[in-house]
Amino acid sequence: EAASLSRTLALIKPDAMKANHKDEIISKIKENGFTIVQEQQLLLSKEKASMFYKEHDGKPFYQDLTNWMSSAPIYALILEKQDAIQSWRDLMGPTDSNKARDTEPNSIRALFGTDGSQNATHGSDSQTSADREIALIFGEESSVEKEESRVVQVQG
Ligand code: DGI
Repeated sequence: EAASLSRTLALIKPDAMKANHKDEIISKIKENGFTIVQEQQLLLSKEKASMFYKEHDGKPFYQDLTNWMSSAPIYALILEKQDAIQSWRDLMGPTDSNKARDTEPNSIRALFGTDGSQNATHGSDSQTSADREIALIFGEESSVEKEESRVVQVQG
């Protein structure tokens, strides 16, 4: 039912983009019942990539991660479904693509990811992260639109 729909942010990362896996990944998204609310190809600035991954600031992989994420185009999607955040993370599989190939061989990261740092896709890990990441990638106005559509739904 409409009231339990939620939204998450998905990114198709540079490795999957360069290997031409974007369309296959989007097919899997649709096959698994997600609605694509908005989508856009973009090139992140280093500053935006650093903001996006700020929870990892100070970790040994932070600079490589944010350099890589700003090195080539990515494809961003707002996905909507019941329990969208967990559902998309389940479909992606484990963070490390090599581990994913051992444990979840049909997952997106197993099929299309490279290794433990370049892993084909991103998915928000909580509703708070999803709201923050959607605003960062698609702009604050996308959050406003979401609020307006909620009001319309409630009023019928
Ligand atoms: O939410 P996830 O993307 O599954 O994982 P995360 O938020 O813990 O980490 C963000 C990204 O950073 C992840 O997709 C790949 C990379 N990463 C995470 N842990 C490591 C890592 N990269 C390296 N090189 N080493 C790590 O331990």
